[in-house]
Amino acid sequence: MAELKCILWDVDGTLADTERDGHRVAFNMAFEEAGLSRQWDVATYGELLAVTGGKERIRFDIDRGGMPEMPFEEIAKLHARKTIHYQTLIADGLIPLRPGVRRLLEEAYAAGITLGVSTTTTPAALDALIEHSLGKEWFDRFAVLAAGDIVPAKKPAPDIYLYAIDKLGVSAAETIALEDSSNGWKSVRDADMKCVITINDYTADHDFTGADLVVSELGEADSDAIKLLQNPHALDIHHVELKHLQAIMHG
Ligand code: XBP
Ligand code: MG
Repeated sequence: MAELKCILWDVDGTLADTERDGHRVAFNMAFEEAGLSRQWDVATYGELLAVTGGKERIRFDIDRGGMPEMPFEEIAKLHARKTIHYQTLIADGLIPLRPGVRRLLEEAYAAGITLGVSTTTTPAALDALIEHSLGKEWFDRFAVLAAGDIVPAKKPAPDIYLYAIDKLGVSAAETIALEDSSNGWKSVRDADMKCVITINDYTADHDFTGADLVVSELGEADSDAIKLLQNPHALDIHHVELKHLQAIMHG
């Protein structure tokens, strides 16, 4: 049994619902700008989310015949344009944080818990979300921002979580991760960390067997919106608080 020292946050789908109205729209803008006729609708994008990483997602769609063949350099250029469009969408303030995210971040920060980010997304996309949705002070409050191609194997590989704890000098046993998808959960599980899942429309039917808590959202103190979907530690929860994460560590 270990004390909770560190909370690692996934980004897309966990901090904010960025996929449908952020990343997807930005990909489509880049495709149109490049003269490609391909547009990823909401359902198609849901299928493509099985592949983590934007460049990898484009490659996958090419391989299954959705887009014309192109070399890696062109995929990288397309993706760079997508990232710029995504930054603009985020700067327009279109994507709010999910319920309870700011509340739990503030509570954990005030309690001296080490906070970090472990994400598949591109660093520039993460920076935009921190600046415009969270607030610039969070660049200093997160002790590590582990993102994108910093590790060669993206989620569901555990590498991005192992990289983050290595940078922070904490152990997996002292760390809990917050995720929203089965790829994220597999990554946390194989890094040997505890895990809380907040589902969203794209991940509601994913398999989270073995996760420590699965909820519809972290919840706000003045709301009854939270739904407890898997609660193996039998926690008494109205909204997810630091004490619940600590109780999970104590098993
Ligand atoms: C989610 C992802 C990312 C984003 C797109 O990552 O799979 O690929 O959809 O990001 P996470 P990029 O939930 O781990 O944050 O286009 O910048 O790769
Ligand atoms: Mg995610």
